[in-house]
Amino acid sequence: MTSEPTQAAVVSVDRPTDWWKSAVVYQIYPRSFADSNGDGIGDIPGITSRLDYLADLGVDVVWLSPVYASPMDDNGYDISDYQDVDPMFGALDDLDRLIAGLHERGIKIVMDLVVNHTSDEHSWFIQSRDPASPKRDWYWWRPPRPGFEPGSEGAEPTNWESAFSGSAWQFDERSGEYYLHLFSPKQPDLNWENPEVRRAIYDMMNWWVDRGVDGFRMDVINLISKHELGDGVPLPGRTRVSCFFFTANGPRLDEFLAEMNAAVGLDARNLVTVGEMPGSTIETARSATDPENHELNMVFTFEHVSLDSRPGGSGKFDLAPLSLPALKKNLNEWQVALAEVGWNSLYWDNHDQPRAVSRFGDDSSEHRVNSAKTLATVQHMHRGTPYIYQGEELGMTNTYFSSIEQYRDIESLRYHSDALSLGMEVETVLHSLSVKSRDNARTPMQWDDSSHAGFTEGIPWLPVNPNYLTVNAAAEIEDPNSVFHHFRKLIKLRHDHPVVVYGRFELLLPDHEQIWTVTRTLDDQVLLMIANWSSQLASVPPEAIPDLTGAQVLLATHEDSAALELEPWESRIYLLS
Ligand code: TEU
Ligand code: CA
Repeated sequence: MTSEPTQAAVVSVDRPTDWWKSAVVYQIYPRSFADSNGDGIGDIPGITSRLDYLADLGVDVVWLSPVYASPMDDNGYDISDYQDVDPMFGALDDLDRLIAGLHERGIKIVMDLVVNHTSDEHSWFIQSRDPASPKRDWYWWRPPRPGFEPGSEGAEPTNWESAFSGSAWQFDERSGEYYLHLFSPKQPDLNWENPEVRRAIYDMMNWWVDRGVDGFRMDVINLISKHELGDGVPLPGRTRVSCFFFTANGPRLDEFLAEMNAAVGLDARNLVTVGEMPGSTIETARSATDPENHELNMVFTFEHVSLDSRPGGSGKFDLAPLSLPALKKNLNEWQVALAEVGWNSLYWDNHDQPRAVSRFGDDSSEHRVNSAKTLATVQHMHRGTPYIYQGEELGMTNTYFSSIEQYRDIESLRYHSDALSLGMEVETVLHSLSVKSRDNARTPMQWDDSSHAGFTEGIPWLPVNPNYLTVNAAAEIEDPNSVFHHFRKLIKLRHDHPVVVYGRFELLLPDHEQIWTVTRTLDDQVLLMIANWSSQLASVPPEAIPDLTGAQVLLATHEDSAALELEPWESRIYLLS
């Protein structure tokens, strides 16, 4: 299991202080990136065969979604061995070669750290099922609700609903007790109150750092410290309450993060850390990313990706229209709050979210290219570290499955059956899934126009989006006006102009329904971004922006870049003199 790293892994890279501020991160979802052996599932040798593509794009860091040993109940976010690679993805040697190949190209690697929970097939949990085991207390075991028969309806210790529908408690015959799982029943939550658990995790993290990794993306890390395990008041018509509201951001979160940082030398070794934090607020993010606290470098907030769900509704599938002023306002609040202390992460999508261009842009053939470019421009002109999700740099779109048989994602499947059992209309449920299902992001990477988009020579585990004939990497590399080249230029701008990294951020025209415009200022340098965030013409009120006399256009979506009348999804970045 814990074989020594091969020589190759030791090619390490320089990590100056705060190097991650000027970096662009590229997320790889291994299952859907590139398949080397024709079994229809992406794997590590597949990734290694595509490293020149990443170097050409110019990214600085790869965040690798989980490749560890796993029963794959949640595509690898259910880990049964933290120190081994799942055979589906390859072997530890393959990972060593991937790390070396990235490092040779000056690209760093961030591993996904999933330590709020393990798989129920992890040896820790297998031992913990025995009430007499010293590992019993490594997970959250509780007796049934007082007065209820073990295993009977309503006997769960609290009325919490898991993130994947159904109770967050699973009954275990052997001891007559329940264990807590905020996600699937195959993802039992670790008990971070137990110092032995924390020690075991820090040891494992150190083992990965010694193997050459440059940092960690920490899965649902704000759930590791839990608030008191008690009942909440359900919404009308419901019997359970969403677990996140009750557990997230527990009282010992800052303490655990600081302890981890010291035990692994996260800051001491200039490793990069980003904490995924559903239910985080500006306040929790500020304390977690204040350098004085030595916890994390940045967090993924969920606020801006919740604006298209109904406020006070039943969750992400309860759809609501998105308003541009609300989106700008939210991003601006985070910019302002983390201007002096801490640091932002900037993302539109990832493996859990719909495709950015389908959600925030316009994925019709007329507007797809320009809206994908404009989304990227707006993202990269905010202050923080940008994250690109595989295929976003091509303007890949949602897949719009129409039947439940097409879905593979556990969240989608469980939501579908739960919603139907609550009496919801099947059309409504399928519509919500087509808009929000995680499988939208998980269709295979579109490499070229050959069969299955060049992703596999076999049958892909999830069908390729039919638009791969036009939307694919090979075609976009050839076309200097493609979304791919727009991303390349944005990344280069960041590397060439410190104002993009460090400049003070200011939002102009916060209430405008179509225009998104900001300035970035560093010493005597001012950048101005203007963007039409709509599929209609729009004009920028001249009095609302700085004087453009003598301004240089650094990057634009359209050729004629003078007028303040903007085409649909037209955007520009100016350097003012
Ligand atoms: O996601 C956590 C999370 O809260 C959501 O994004 C989740 O995917 C779901 O949409 C909630 O409605 C992380 C991982 O990114 C995700 O892939 C895992 O399924 C989850 O944790 C459990 O490990
Ligand atoms: Ca494979």
